[in-house]
Amino acid sequence: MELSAEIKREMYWMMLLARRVDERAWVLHRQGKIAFHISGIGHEAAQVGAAFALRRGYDWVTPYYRDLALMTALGYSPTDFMLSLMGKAAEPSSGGRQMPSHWSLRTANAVSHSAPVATQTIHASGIGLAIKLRKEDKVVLTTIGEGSTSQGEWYEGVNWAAVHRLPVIFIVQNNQYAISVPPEMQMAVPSSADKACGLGLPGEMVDGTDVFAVFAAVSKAVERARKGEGPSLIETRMYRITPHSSDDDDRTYRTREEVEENKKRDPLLMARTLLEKEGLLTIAQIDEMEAKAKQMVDEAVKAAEAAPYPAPEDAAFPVYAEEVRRG
Ligand SMILES: Cc1ncc(C[n+]2csc(CCOP(=O)(O)OP(=O)(O)O)c2C)c(N)n1
Ligand SMILES: [Mg+2]
Repeated sequence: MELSAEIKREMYWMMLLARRVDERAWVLHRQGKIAFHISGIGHEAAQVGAAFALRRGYDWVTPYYRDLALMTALGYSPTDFMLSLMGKAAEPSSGGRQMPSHWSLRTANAVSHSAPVATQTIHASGIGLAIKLRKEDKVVLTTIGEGSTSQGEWYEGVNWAAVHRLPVIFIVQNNQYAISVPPEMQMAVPSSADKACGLGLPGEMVDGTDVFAVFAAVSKAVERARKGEGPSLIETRMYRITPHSSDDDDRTYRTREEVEENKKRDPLLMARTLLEKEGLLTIAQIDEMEAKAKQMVDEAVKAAEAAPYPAPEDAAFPVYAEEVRRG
């Protein structure tokens, strides 16, 4: 599908907004205002490219913790994220009772994952089976890190979807590390996409720093899934620019030179360069977007700081079933 200039700018805006929200989270952590942050910096192109290939709010998504840009593109606002970082009651994923970045958003059919990595793969295939049984034309997009594709649940979930030709798109965000462990120490193939041939579904590797390349690859997989032709596996390759989380000191296992070298392929920079070259983005437009993002982030922090914590008696309520949570 050919993208209009407006949609391309919208994609850039989503990447930029997610980046500025993410950067503020690091600042809040260093100020001692929040306890934990797990960052999506470097992952924005893969996530926004994937989100735009969906019918957002119609299709289903089972994301993982690094998906701030994906969730932003699905409608999870900067205020929602700040509320979640501060554990406040109005936060949509869990009413402030789950760790931050354990997303769910009912308006986006995005379902919360558990802390054990790869369990969301099973949820995705389960939802895929429900879609097939109901004869709907929806698809499920699920995301994961490359390290977590060594986990049993991942194989089980992908295998099930392949056997039953379920409408699932499995995205692997290969950021070169699973905390401190590089891919070659946890898989014997060069790419998670290579695992597809043993499971019986198409596998493809795509440049995860190129938002438009990811969009094209995921769109193709979505089309296949919607037509009933089954699941696809796509590895998007990028680099985790930040430490694993705010609790990690990455100086113990990688050099500063390596990180700096990889920043040259910062997806935000790549998208900006491309759009400027195509004449689709001017300096004035970028300045306007930056000012808008700053204002949104400032307001989000203020709103979250002023918001109340959940009531103690809410602790036992479910995180997704709205009628039970509220009722
Ligand atoms: C089953 C399980 N084992 C270990 C962990 C601890 N853990 C959390 S994130 C993570 C690394 C995952 O790396 P990867 O899948 O590459 O994703 P990334 O964080 O790089 O995006 C680990 C080992 C966990 N949450 N669940
Ligand atoms: Mg990883």
